[in-house]
Amino acid sequence: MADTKPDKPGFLSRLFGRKAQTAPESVSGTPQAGGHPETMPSPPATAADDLTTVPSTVTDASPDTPEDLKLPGELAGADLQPVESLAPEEDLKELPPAPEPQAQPAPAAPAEKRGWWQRLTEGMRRTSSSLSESVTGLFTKRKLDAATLEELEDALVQADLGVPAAMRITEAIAAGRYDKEISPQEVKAILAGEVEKTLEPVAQPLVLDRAKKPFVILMVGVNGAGKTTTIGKLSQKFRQQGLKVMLAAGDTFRAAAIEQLKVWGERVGAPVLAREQGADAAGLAYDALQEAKANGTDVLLIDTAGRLQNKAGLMAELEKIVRVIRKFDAGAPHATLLVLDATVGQNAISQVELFQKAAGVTGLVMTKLDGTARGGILVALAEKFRLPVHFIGVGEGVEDLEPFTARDFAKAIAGLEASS
Ligand SMILES: Nc1nc2c(ncn2[C@@H]2O[C@H](COP(=O)(O)OP(=O)(O)O)[C@@H](O)[C@H]2O)c(=O)[nH]1
Ligand SMILES: [Mg+2]
Repeated sequence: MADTKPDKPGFLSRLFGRKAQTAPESVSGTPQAGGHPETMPSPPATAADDLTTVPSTVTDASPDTPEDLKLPGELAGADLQPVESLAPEEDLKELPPAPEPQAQPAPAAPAEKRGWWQRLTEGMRRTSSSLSESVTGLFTKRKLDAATLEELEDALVQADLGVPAAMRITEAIAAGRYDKEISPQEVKAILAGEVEKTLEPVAQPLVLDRAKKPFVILMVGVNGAGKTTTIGKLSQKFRQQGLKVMLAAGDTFRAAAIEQLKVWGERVGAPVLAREQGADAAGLAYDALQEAKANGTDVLLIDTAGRLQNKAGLMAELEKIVRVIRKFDAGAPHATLLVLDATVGQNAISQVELFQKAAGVTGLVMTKLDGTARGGILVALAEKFRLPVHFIGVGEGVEDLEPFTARDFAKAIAGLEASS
């Protein structure tokens, strides 16, 4: 019989970051024993109408599937290919070397899609294994002393968690245990607990206010951070909730960027408003808003050029886009998401500062946690800016973006199992 887990949130809850809640009455009576996520219907359009409550008709896709292996029903059958080949060379120069082929299983090979936890931990492996190695090396059959603690602090700083967090974690580990033996596992548990505490306040859902029609999302970030890819991944999620999505190709600097967005638009079934290369991005954004309003679009995602934060002119243009959007709708953009590439490490801090000034960032999306040992940067950012972190990306596939949850991330970074 189906072993229901009524306390586990469904995908919609996970998408919008709601806490686990008691499942509605109808769950136990829903005849879905043996049901597969793949066969579950998409949630009705009403699911997105009210993002503060889960409609009773929307239940876990498959309660008998362990949470860590579960594929959200909405993503069943989604098999979008990455579009990296469309990214121009110059955008990729800051990217890390491609991961070794054996580090990732061939995406098409497994019959069952990997669950999010598996993708998260695999993606985070570089960060977690380097931390794990340090912890194991430092704490195996050794008493806790000043030298060990100092080395641990160094390891945490090296994983980009930042000095304040590294100090706090080290202090938590030292508390009451000085001169005693502590196992690597205990250290990892304390590490995960402290990281979770820091991240909990920033792990916030991206809430779409359905009263805003269209709900305007402006995507900003440096070249190659993953803006266009994230727009594609997000659009897919919105479309699968029955939302009408429109995209605006505001990166008018490069023809390839416009094409790349068009490809995503076609794949997810969202019209793309695009102009020729070199067109005025602010004007295009304005027209997109007008059109989106006229045709009843629910969510308008505006792509922008990868404005390098040290180029004042480009930043000024971003400010202009925001100004022009506000002329049309004083409350827009309703979300300005800064996409950060985790592989840049500490550089992400200056990116947040500058984009916040130019565009008033409301939330963060961190990509490429799979390509780096510097995943700890998210902890440093949370500590410093306290900006909401809505989503994280751990791969190029459309399913490799999920709402950010503090506990999962903390456990993944510490190299702990998913249980509890
Ligand atoms: N490994 C990995 N690659 C990603 C992720 N997000 C985006 N990318 C890749 O990063 C490259 C640049 O992404 P793109 O969306 O074009 O960046 P943009 O210049 O900010 O629009 C592309 O090859 C993407 O496939 C991620 O989470 N993990
Ligand atoms: Mg782009």
